[in-house]
Amino acid sequence: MRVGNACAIVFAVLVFGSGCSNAPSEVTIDSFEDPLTKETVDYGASDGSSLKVEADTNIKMCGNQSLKIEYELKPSGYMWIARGYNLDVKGAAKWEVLPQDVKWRAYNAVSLQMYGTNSGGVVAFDLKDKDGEIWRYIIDDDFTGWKEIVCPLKDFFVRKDWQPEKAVKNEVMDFPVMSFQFEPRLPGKGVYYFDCIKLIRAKK
Ligand SMILES: [Ca+2]
Repeated sequence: MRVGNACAIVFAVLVFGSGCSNAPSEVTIDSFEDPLTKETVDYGASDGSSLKVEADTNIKMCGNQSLKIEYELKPSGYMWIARGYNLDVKGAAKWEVLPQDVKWRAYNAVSLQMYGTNSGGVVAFDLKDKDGEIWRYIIDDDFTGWKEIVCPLKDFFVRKDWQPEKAVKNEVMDFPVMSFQFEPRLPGKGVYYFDCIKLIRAKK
């Protein structure tokens, strides 16, 4: 074997080892254990729609509390509830791990717990990447109570309805992801709870 080949193999083992074997099988991004207020959650709604965000200590899945969202959405209105980094609300940077410390390529899905109400509505779950581009996954509220929702990264699509002005819109999910957000999409009133936002290795 030539020295060059041997080096290539050693290099490959090192890269593979650091990318996969040494990364934990899952990593918790956020389980909403802080006080949840206007200072720690970046949220809001368009005129006429309303939103109440708080911690709930009764209905929860990870730790002592979950993120509770109580909303009233008008037709053609919008709202958002976000946590992470580079948001307008700087105190929302309260993940359990820093974005740059996560080996994003070692995982293929985001898992989250959602408390559904079988409303027939949909909730958009967005990831904002390193350069501000927003990726969307749609969750159907077709169940009651807690359910683990597995969102494969390959099934996120670039939002076409809106992107931040300064986003680098290259249609590549550039790591690290810096924030996530929820957006209830069904007009009317509703309540949702979310908990246990994790990166996982889902079975293909
Ligand atoms: Ca929690």
